[in-house]
Amino acid sequence: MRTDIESLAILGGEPAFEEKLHVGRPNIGDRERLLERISTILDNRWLTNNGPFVQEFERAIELRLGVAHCIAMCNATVALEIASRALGFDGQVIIPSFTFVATAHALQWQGITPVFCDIDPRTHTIDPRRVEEQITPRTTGILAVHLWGRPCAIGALEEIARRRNLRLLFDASHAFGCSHRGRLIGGFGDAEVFSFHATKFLNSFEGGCVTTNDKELAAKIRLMKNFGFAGYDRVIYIGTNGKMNEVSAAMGLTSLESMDDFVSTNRAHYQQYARELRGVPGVQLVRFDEQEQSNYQYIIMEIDERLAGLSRDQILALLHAENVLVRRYFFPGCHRMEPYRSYWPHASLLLPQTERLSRRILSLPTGTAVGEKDIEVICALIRFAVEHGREIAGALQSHDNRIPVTVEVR
Ligand code: T4K
Repeated sequence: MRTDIESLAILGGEPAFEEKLHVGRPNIGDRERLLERISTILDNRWLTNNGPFVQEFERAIELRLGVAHCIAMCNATVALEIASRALGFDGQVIIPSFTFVATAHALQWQGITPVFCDIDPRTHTIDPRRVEEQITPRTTGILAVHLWGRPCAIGALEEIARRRNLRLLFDASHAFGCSHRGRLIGGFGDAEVFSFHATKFLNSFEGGCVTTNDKELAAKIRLMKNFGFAGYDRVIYIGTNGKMNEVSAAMGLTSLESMDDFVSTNRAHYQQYARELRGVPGVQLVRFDEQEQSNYQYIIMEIDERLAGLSRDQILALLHAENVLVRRYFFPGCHRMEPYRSYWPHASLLLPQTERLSRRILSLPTGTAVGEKDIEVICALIRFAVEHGREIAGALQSHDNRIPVTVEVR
């Protein structure tokens, strides 16, 4: 526990944690089960190309999410690219700027223009009213993101897509195991894409999938992720290599078996953060709807500098010095990253909520690698920092320029 500001690591004290505490430390399920499966893979001598574990993983996801088709892929970025192409996205597609850059890149990579749309500050997801304003004769679709696993305004987006004859794809990278009005994410819009990256709640080392209830679309996506092969020597479509390998599927299946444990750990962490940060001026935790199912994988804190006495980046620098490697997901917004910032240097004028929010958020460590005691210490540090905000800000200013302009976290 800190008692005076000089004991803070950023002002010369010892870091609160000896080892770095990361956001995005992977959840590891039953190690023995995983190793058994890997051993079977080696015995099978079937390492990739629609092997038995990939097929089992796909069926397990379909069952778990109650969706007709799951097509496993090597990662969510490629899954987004393939789903976009299979849906016939072309010209312009409307997306939020407040997302991981892969959402935008998946379109731009194929010559489709991402049109950045502002978010609703209450939900952090794309604002359907702003979507409507961005539609032009060149618009072919909407790619919305269930950010932090919180479903976007699905009903309103489906209504717009229907009325304006647009295809609707959801980037559900964060939303495995999350529900909307009691129904699990996976079967909304034309298709949804999940990520099983190591940092995700449910991981397959690297991996992703597309889920859909549309049989024809599923068949097309299956072809596309395997070079367009419809059988030996028979290519009937343009395709790429989006296949998931067997070791990833083995990890995915093993993770699925521990999914309920991951959720309860994450939920307990989220509740602890909420409890221990309650009443800290200028600090607000993004809340999950307790009526819905959530995976609680992203613990997001919003900081109001005027009330906290410290800026988001000052709090980040202070925590990094203590070896708490909080992240600024998703700063500064895709529109401020290349190539988009060069294409549309004035995009920020249309994105006031994205601009504002991306300067206020911090993502906190959670998952099975983080313990109750760790969270207690992190919250005590945040509380102490805010209680002594102005004093610390003053000390930082006079203590040489310790706040880095860009923050390197590795
Ligand atoms: N759409 C959305 C909305 C997404 O958030 C993402 C991915 C995608 C699409 C694309 O999905 P994939 O194509 O990746 O399946 C990380 C992840 O690489 C990325 O998957 C994720 N979103 C994003 C939010 O986070 P970085 O650039 O922040 O990764 P990095 O290397 O800084 O790692 C994050 C933290 O995790 C580090 O502090 C260390 C820790 N870590 C990471 C790995 C890989 C570990 O402790 N162990 C590990 O094995 O993007």
